[in-house]
Amino acid sequence: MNSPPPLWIRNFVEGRFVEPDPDRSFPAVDPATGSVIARVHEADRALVDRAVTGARRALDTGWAQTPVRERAALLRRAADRIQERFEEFVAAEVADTGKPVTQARELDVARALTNFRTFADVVAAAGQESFLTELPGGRTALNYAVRKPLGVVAVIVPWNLPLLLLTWKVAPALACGNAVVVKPSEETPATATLLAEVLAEVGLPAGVYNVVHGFGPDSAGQYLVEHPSIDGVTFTGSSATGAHVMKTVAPRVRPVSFELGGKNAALVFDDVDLDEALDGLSRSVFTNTGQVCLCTERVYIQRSIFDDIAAGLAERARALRLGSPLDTETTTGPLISQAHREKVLSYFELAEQSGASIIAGGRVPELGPGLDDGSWIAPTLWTGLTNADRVVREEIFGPVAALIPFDTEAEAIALANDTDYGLAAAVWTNDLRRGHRVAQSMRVGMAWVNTWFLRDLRSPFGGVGLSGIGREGGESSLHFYTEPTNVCVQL
Ligand code: NAD
Ligand code: 6OD
Repeated sequence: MNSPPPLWIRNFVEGRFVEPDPDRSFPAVDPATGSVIARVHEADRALVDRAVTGARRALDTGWAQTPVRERAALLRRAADRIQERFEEFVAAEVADTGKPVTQARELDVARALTNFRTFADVVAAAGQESFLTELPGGRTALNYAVRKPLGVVAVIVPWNLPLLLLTWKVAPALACGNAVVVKPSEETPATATLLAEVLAEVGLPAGVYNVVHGFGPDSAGQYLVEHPSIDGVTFTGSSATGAHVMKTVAPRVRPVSFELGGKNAALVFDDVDLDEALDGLSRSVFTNTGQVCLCTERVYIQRSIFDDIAAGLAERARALRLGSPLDTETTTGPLISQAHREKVLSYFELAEQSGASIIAGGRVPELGPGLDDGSWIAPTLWTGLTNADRVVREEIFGPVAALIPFDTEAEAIALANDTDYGLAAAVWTNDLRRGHRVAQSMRVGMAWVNTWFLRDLRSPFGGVGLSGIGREGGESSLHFYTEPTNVCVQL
C-alpha cells in the first residue's frame, strides 16, 4: 500500500510558497507523541539570498513609503484574519510544541492578535522628536528627526512561544515600514508559515514578509545573518547563539536587538498571603513546562515560611495535569524535544551530585500508550542547593526550580542579583514599600511585584547581562525598527 504524501511546510519568498525539495528537508515532530507530522523544506543559501533580495526590492518599490495609516490598517486586518483562522493557528502551534490547547488559545494565539493591534496603535500615535534651538543674536534653529525604516530585518525566533515571539517582532517591524526575512525555529516551523498566508490574504505586498526554514549553523539561520544586505537582526534565543550572531554581523556593524536567556529569581517575603503567592509562583515556575524565558528557576524564601512555601509549591507541582495537549484539562505539555529533555535530565543528575533533595518530580513520567514516545518530564523542585551550584547558576529551561531560604531583605537581594543573567524577577510581599524597593534593586530588565508575566506591550521588554541587548515594546520597538535622520533648519 502506498503511504500518503507528506504534509509539506514550505518556504515563503517573494510573495510565493516555494516548491519543496525532498532531498533538502527535515521532519517536524510532535513532541507529545514523538510522531512525524510534516516535512520541512530546508532553505539553502540561494533561497535565503532570494528572500533577502526580494525583501530589498519590495522595500524599494514602495513598501517603505507606504503611509503609516495604511500600514496600521493592514496590521489590524492581519489581526482580524488571524482571529478568523484562530483554530488553525491553535492546531498548528499545539502540533509543533505539544503545549496544552487551552494555553495556545489563551496565551499564544491570543497574543498574536494583540501584538498586531498594539503596534498598529503605537505606530499610528507616534510623533517625531523636535527641538527649537536658541542661537546667539536671537535667531533659532528647528531640529526634527525623520524616522525611516531600518530596512531588511532578519527575524530569528525560538520554539517556546513561536507565534507570540514572532509577531512580537514582525508586527512592529512591518508597522515601521520594514521588510522582514523570518527564520523560525527548526522545531516549530508551522505558524510562521501560516502567517505568510494570512499576510498575503490581507494584502501585504509580495516580498515584505518572507519565511526561510532550517537550522542555525551551516543552514538558513547562518546564511541569513551572514547576508550582506541585512540591515539589522532581531533575535530571540539562547545567550550562546546571540553571542554567535553578534560576532557574525559585527564586521558589517549592523544593529542587533537580543532577547536572550534568563535564570530568573522569585523573592518571597514572610508577609505574603500564602495561597496567592503560591498560585503565582506555581504559574511562574511551570507555565509552558517551564519553557518561557521569564520563568522562575530560583525561589528565595524567607526562612520562617520556607517549609510552608516548599510544601505548598510541591503540592501544586504534583497537581499539574500532564497529558494529551488536546484535552482541555491538561495543564502541562512535554518539553520541546528528546534532545532538550536530555539536557534537562543532565541537570537532574547534577542536582543529585550537589546533594539536593527532591520535593516534587525528579523523573520521567509514564503517561501510557500514545504519549510514552513524547519528551515528557515531571515538574520538579529541589531544596538543599546554594547559589554556588550549577543547577542554580545555569538556565535549564524546564519545569524546575531550586528553593533556597534567606533571612534578611539585603540577603535576598544579594542572592537574586548573584547571576550572570538579568532578565526578570518577581517579588512577593504585602509590604508596598518593600515591594517597590526590592523590585527597583533587581539587576534585571523587568521586575514584577505580586504578579508574573503581566504585560503592557507599550512598556520596555528585554534584559541585562547575558539576557540581552536593547529593549522592544511600544516606543522602544519603534526606536529599534527605524533609523532617524535629523534635519536642522536655521530659521
Ligand atoms: P537557540 O538559540 O538555540 O535558537 C534560537 C533560534 O536561533 C532558532 O531559530 C535557531 O535555529 C537559530 N540559530 C541557532 N544558531 C544560529 C546561528 N548560528 N545563526 C543564526 N541563527 C541561529 O534557542 P532555542 O533553544 O530555540 O530557545 C531557547 C532559548 O531562547 C532559551 O535560552 C530562552 O531563554 C531563550 N528565549 C529568550 C527569550 C527572551 O525574550 N529573552 C524569549 C524566548 C526564549
Ligand atoms: O511577552 C512578550 O512580549 C515576550 N517577548 C515574552 C517572552 C517570553 C519568553 O519566552
